[in-house]
Amino acid sequence: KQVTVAVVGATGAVGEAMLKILAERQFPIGKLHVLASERSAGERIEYGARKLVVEDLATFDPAGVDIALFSAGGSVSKEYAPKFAAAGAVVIDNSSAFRYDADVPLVVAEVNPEQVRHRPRGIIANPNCSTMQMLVALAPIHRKAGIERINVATYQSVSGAGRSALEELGRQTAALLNFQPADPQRFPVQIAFNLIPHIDEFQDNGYTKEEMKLVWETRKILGDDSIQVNPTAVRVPVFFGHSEAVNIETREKIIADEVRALLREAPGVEVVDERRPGGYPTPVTHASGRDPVYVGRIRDDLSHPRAVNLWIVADNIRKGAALNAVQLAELVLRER
Ligand code: A2P
Ligand code: 11C
Repeated sequence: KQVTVAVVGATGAVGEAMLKILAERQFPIGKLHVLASERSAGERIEYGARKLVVEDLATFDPAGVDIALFSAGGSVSKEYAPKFAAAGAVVIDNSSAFRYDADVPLVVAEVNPEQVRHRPRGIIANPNCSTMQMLVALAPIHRKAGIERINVATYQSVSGAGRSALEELGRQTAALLNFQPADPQRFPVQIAFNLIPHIDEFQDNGYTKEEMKLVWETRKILGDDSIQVNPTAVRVPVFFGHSEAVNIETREKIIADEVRALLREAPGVEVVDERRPGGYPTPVTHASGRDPVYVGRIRDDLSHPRAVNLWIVADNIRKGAALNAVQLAELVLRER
């Protein structure tokens, strides 16, 4: 059966990937609405061989939409997602607007797929990209050995901050190589040839919201409020692909060789772990434009009897956002 799908934020970095992935996976679309702000209404964008006209979200009537994929920011989701749900659509929301609400499931397709069914408000939340890739890799280890504590430092590409951030890294790189000033606009300081230990807003506890998402979302998705997470989130001058240096402390002892074997069988994971130059995943050589979560550098922690180190890399726009959203839509379809 064919369904009517709406993509909200279709002109953005994630929206564009959503359209590409829906086409790649031959999602059974009857009618497809591509929506954005008034600014881009009337523009044409491609879906497979078709050209679609962008519609203005503010004046769009959601009646008849079966599935709506939202990625236009939290305030847009807060205002419009309930309207789409009230009109009968299942909303899959990529923003942080509803993630922490008890009556909205927060779902990673490989980790807690059964939870898409419990959606009293008709809204399913898509996790933040940094949590998403971390849990695809850690959930199998948690099931086997029980993770007590996660120490994580992230290395997050600029695409996580949207299309304007991609443009800023390109523009600054070109400017600096031509002896021109970087002129930061989208990021608080220069991002080209630099690192910025600040993603999303500062919280009262001194952590950034991006860091706290790793704490809150990990507990909700794994259904275990006792897991301790110690995060540092850093923006790096990479276009696509987030990387994470992760140390896990487990209840039961599990050694690196066992973790490697477990992850070789894990859904959505690809182990790239050879002790030679280039025998590890990087955003450019492995993750960018691809679906799996790549894991390498798996090592026993020399300083702790029950701890292991991992290096986890994935395309933040695909698995971290658009791909998982489409996988959730596929789970919803299977209910019909
Ligand atoms: P638009 O192109 O009309 O601004 P990104 O995260 O890559 O910056 O993309 C953000 C997406 O969210 C874009 O598709 C953008 O559309 C859309 N968007 C932003 N604000 C609104 C709004 N008020 N109503 C509808 N769509 C919006
Ligand atoms: C980033 N993780 O890399 C952010 C982007 O909560 O969905 C996604 C923000 C979110 O900047």
